[in-house]
Amino acid sequence: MEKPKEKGRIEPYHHPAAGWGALKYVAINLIKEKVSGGNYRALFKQNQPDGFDCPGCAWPDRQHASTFEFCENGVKAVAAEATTKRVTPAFFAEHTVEELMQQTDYELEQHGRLTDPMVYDSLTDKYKPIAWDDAYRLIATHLNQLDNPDQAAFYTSGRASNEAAFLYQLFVRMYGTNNFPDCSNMCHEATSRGLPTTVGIGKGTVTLDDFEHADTLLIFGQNPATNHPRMLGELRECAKRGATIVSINPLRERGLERFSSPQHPLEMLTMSSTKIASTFIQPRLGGDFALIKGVAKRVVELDDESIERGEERILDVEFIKEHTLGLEAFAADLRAESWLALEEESGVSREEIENLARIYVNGKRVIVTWGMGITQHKHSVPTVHMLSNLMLMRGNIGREGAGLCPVRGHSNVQGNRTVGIEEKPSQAFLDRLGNVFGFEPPREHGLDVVETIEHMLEGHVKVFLGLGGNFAMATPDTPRTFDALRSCNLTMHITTKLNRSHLVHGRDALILPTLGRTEIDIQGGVSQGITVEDSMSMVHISYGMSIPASKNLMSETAIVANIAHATLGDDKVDWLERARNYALIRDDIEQVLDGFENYNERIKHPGGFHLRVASRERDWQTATGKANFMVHKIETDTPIRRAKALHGERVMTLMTTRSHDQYNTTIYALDDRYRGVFGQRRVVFVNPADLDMLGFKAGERVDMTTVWDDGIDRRADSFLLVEYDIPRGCIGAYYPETNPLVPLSSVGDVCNTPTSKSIPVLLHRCAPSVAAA
Ligand SMILES: Nc1nc2c(c(=O)[nH]1)N[C@H]1C(S)=C(S)[C@@H](COP(=O)(O)OP(=O)(O)OC[C@H]3O[C@@H](n4cnc5c(=O)[nH]c(N)nc54)[C@H](O)[C@@H]3O)O[C@H]1N2
Ligand SMILES: Nc1nc2c(c(=O)[nH]1)N[C@H]1C(S)=C(S)[C@@H](COP(=O)(O)OP(=O)(O)OC[C@H]3O[C@@H](n4cnc5c(=O)[nH]c(N)nc54)[C@H](O)[C@@H]3O)O[C@H]1N2
Ligand SMILES: [Mo]
Repeated sequence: MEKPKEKGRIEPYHHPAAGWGALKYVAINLIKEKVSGGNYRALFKQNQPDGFDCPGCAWPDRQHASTFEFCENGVKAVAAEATTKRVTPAFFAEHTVEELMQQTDYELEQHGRLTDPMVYDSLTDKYKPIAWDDAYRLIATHLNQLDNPDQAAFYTSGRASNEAAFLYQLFVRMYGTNNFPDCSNMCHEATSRGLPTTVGIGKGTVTLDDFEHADTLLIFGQNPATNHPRMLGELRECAKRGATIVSINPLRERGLERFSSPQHPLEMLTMSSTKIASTFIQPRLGGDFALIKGVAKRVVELDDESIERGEERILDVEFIKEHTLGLEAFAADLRAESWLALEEESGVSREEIENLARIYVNGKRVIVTWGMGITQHKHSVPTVHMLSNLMLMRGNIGREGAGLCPVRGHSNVQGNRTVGIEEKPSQAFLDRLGNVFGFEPPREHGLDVVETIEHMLEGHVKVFLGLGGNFAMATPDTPRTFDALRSCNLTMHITTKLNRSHLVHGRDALILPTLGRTEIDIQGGVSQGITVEDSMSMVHISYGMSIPASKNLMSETAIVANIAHATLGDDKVDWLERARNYALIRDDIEQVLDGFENYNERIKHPGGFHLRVASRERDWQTATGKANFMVHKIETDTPIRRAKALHGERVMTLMTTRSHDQYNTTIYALDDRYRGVFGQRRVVFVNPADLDMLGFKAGERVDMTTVWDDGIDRRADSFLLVEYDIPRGCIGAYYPETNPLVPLSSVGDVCNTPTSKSIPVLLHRCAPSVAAA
């Protein structure tokens, strides 16, 4: 495991987000990654009509506009791929896996791009080169040896293209299982499972154009300055137009306070900035459900008052009558809810809740956006329902300038789901897939991420294939996940860079290096484009621009096709033909999925096309044919309450979050500059009053243990205490260092997402020897 060995400083940040600071860091990154020559040019082709889709995040770009959309983290993602550093067979010959395990995640990332397919050799504890065909044969042998296809699990991280992902799911279903754990299970699953019940489809209803018309934006549980920097450009425009922006977040994230746009020379030259949010509401962790319910309660009260006064109604009664079901039961539940309970549960005063309700009802066109602060809790699905309820009350779904805007993470995570990376596929999708390709797909639901780990631990899953990602570090309960992976017969990763998942491996193990999205992909003598779908359902093509990191890389699509070919043969599908011409895969997608008509033609249009989202058009594809209001009570039996019943107020609720210099498990550098943390990652943010209550001082180090009911000891050691403006009883630290604290069984209801933003923990003063380190 990673050992704590950092020296750093804590220094509050007083500047606006982005601005010159971002440019400086971009330069540092390019130099550090030794990005040179032609590959610099790649950066400027990001999100342009003939360029590639930024591998950074799923925020859409302005129709692949002609101006270079500057984004510090996009540059970091590209620079990390364009690095000139290499992990070659010679590197592996020098290091045993045991030695590499001693390195930090940051050090592993710094070695650079993988160049050749490698296979694990248990005699030497080293990876050694393997020919591509032998690697495919090894995978096929393992898969074909299993008693049952459900003994294999097929992970996807959301960077894979529509083409690679579609082919992957086709192969896996023909092989015979729906075991598709994916990063989405840990991310926006609550959105994907929550919204279909209320509005019929698990996607957002807005496009970028709606941001131009919105007058009110409510930003729930998101840190866009770090995770979706291009979103700040949009929010800046909204703020300049006079739109009201509210941040609902236990932390006052810097980027939502002031932003200096690197796209606007005047703002840069005059060192000025734009104020983004006008109101900050700081609920306690997981308090959003009660907060939103409180706002909805107030909206009903205001509506009652409007009736009394004979004024215009606050509820959009016409919309509600024509388009929705269940308002009466919902309103009755709101009326019965106690203000005291709502205040206590949300950690927000009634006055602030009423203020937020006032802002909401003053808005004629309201957009609500949300991220991981909403989706990684036990009650995430009810919270998503509550957001949807609130928006339905005033008809804020399906009209210009208003709507639901879940902000996705990985750049093609939404597209992956669309094209079939789904462990719970609909029967209609399976019927059509089976008809088009002439086979009977497996009908049983497959395993998600948490279930996959459980099934490995029980010995039921023996083979793990990963299309990207870093399963070992992204998942909860790190030591148990390690045990799970190590119990496999085979672990295989299609990957660009070395990460810990390659070191925590099965009896046999393969590392298959692949082209990144920024790299030219020639197949059958022709440069191939791949397609992706962003957070707002725009589907567009992306062409790599730079020279591949090694001659021995294969594209993801080609690797998947070859694995399928080796495992299943070509009776039903000519896999290799598709690997030579990705347009054929797009034709397949067109046959299997609605909305992709003339796929190959429509992606020629700059900016691509919008994939229809029925709820955006007020076409409610729910069981009732209407948009549904959902009633949910405040949950009183929660892990945090149970932990407090045992240990009292010393129990802290931990959120695990991202620093500025990381991309999920990829650690680019050790700063989190907007939060004032430099040169280190093992820090924990605590309210000063809690430090007093616990008898600690800022600058001391603590160990953290989880309060859970299964007798398993969970700990993460040596975190520096940092005083922070965070609600009482709540603390924050970075992921993945804190993943050992997240119990595998601590998941969201319905969505089964690890509750990465609410873990009951205790802090303990470090043993002196560790504290001195
Ligand atoms: N540079 C960079 N970009 C990224 C990523 C990255 O790691 N680095 N990751 C990508 C991925 S996969 C994803 S999913 C997104 C993630 O992007 P975000 O959704 O922004 O995810 P986090 O950084 O985990 O933090 C979420 C925010 O939620 C707040 N929060 C925590 N708990 C609560 C709560 O209970 N209520 C409320 N209201 N707020 C809360 C935190 O203070 C934080 O500001 O970003 C994507 N983009
Ligand atoms: N405690 C805690 N845990 C969390 C979260 C949290 O907030 N807290 N967030 C969760 C979320 S939102 C997510 S999305 C998951 C992320 O889970 P993953 O998607 O599994 O993790 P990443 O760190 O994004 O994966 C990084 C690796 O992907 C590989 N890679 C990069 N680019 C490419 C490419 O183009 N092709 C291929 N094949 N491989 C590539 C590289 O080897 C790199 O090391 O983590 C989740 N885990
Ligand atoms: Mo994510």
